[in-house]
Amino acid sequence: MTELSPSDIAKDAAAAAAVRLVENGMRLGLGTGSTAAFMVRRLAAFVKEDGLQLRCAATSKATADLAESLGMKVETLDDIGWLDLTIDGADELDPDLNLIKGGGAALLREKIVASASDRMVVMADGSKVVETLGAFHLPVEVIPFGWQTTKQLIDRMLTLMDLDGRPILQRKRDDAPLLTDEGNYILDLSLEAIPEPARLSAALNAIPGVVENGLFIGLCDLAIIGKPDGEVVEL
Ligand code: ABF
Repeated sequence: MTELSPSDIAKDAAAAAAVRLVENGMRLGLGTGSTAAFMVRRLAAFVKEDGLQLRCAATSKATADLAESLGMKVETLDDIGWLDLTIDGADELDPDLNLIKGGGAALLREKIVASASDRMVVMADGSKVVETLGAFHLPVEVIPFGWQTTKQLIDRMLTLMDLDGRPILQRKRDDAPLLTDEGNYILDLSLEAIPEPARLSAALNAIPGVVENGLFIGLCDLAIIGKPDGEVVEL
């Protein structure tokens, strides 16, 4: 078995603590990203060893594929209807538990799943905790039709809000636009600081062509922060 890096030890510690919140019979939302992958692996082992009965919906195709490869059954959110708990990663979190998510381009399904949950728990390593959101680029999911116009509208709105951070289209290695699981594009905003995340989120989502943005405001109930020594703290 390969040795884990300090950052992976922190992620796995947060994942292990999050999995301890899972109870038999729960309806669960499974997050996306490398920390969520640690959680899915631990959850699959837990299900296997303890015979836990769970109903799970995934926030991305990648997570669904991983869970299924480990023997877990994954259903659609509509099949399950509502979730007791969603466990996901994040790119940044502030002291009010507002988040930037979507670096892995799964923000739309992640936000739908988190919004359809009684409780959302975020796992992260300490490097993700910031005083003010925005050092990490903010992903905005837009529909492909007229995306350049949508980009201009976002640009104009940022200027009106006195924010820097021109939108840049996320591309794949072959230079084609990156497609989300929903077939949309992602525009990244490099804002450096987001003083009013709720206001920015509402302004972005009011632009035609914007499907959703990576600001998760008031959705996270608990953050579990893993440390490189394997300890965790809760925020
Ligand atoms: C998902 O995965 C995303 O919302 C976030 O972009 C990312 C975090 O990834 P990792 O756990 O790999 O740092 O949760």
